[in-house]
Amino acid sequence: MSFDKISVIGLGYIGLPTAAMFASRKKKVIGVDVNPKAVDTINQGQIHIVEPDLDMLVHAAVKEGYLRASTKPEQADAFLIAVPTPFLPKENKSDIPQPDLSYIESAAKSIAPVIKKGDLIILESTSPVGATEQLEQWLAEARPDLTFPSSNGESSDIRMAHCPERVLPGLVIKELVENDRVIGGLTNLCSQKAVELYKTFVKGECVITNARTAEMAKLTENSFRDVNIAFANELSIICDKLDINVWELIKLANRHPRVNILQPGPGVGGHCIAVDPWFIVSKTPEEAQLIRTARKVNDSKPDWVIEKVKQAIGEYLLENPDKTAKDVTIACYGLTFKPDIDDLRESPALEITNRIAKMHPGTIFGIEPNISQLPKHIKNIKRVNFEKAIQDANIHLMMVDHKEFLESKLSSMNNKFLVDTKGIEIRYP
Ligand code: SAJ
Repeated sequence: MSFDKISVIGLGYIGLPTAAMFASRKKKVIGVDVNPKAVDTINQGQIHIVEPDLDMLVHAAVKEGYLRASTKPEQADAFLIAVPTPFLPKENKSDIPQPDLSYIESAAKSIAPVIKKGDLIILESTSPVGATEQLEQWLAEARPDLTFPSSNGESSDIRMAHCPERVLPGLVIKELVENDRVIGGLTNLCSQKAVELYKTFVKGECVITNARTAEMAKLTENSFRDVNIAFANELSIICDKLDINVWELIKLANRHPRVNILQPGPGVGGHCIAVDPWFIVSKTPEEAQLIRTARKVNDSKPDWVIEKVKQAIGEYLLENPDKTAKDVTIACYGLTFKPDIDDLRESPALEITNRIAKMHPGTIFGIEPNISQLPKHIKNIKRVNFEKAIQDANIHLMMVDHKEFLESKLSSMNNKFLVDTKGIEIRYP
């Protein structure tokens, strides 16, 4: 079977680059999204998200007629589902966030009328274990005239697999091509078909497993990172208490050939690492003790940072008895969730800045070189450049190690009132 026409459902940070990659290999791609504005933008050869090199790829794909977007699914030979899997609204009873599969369910219902015998359906969205089988069940209910892998094995009409995306924001185009791919088919033939599809553009190895293991592999990768960052964050709090520089300590410990500690920071942000571990905890709450604790350690780091800022304000006022809190200007360096990107989603730096702006009566400077305009709901933060902040602020709060800050000789700051969550001075002397 060859895949003459490919449909990508969900044209966000993963779906759009994936659709553009297939189109760049001269496959006919129909991208589907519920957002008509995104669909219009793409059909004009433009993009609605920020990712290096994606604009050129989409522009060329649309211009040459290989990529087209629509709000309605149509027939294709392969369907890739790349819709969000957020949390359900929180119930009072449980402190464990539960995954919301409603976007996958809607995607299933929207493609059900157009799928046909021989089609391949791939779930790319990061999902709790069992989600691919759940998707299969929704499709089977909607299309009793077709047979599916779990009940009909290799002779089924429809092939299905879970192939999680694992690309790093900012490097999506490169990593889509170069990373190895985990291919979890509901049967072996399903996996083989999925490998055939991905080999259209993937240069990395496509490694075959089953759907449940593929689902768990993705969650495991992000939980591994979360647990390791939690270790670093906990170390930073311990070291602060013991008057030890945590970044020097980590540098020293990492000289051991079998130790590789990650870096502490103001907390863990983004839409993946702070989310995915909960998909494991919600399935196995009794067993996933370490993973749950790591989430709590990382989620509570902003509270600790705010306490350090309060302490710094107190010390400043003690040294400057003629001043009141209203006279104290706090500069918050970096608002995005990690360095050198423009993404504010689930950013601990932004959360901390907002919380400080609410509690502190003086001026708050926000220094963010990667964003031209802050979202409207962010109030009481004065945008200034790095030089002005260094010169005019009384308390300096470093939260994101953007290259602009590293190049700017941060060590020229008045160290006494610097709250440095990224160890800029010692990591980048
Ligand atoms: N962070 C630290 N210390 C570190 C490393 C990161 O505090 O030493 C923080 C960052 O500042 C950020 C958060 O962790 O707030 C997450 O950043 P990240 O760069 O670790 O990861 P993401 O969320 O941008 O992308 C991750 C990647 N997963 C892994 O590296 C295992 C990516 O490959 C996944 O595709 C992506 O999640 C996803 O979509 O799931």
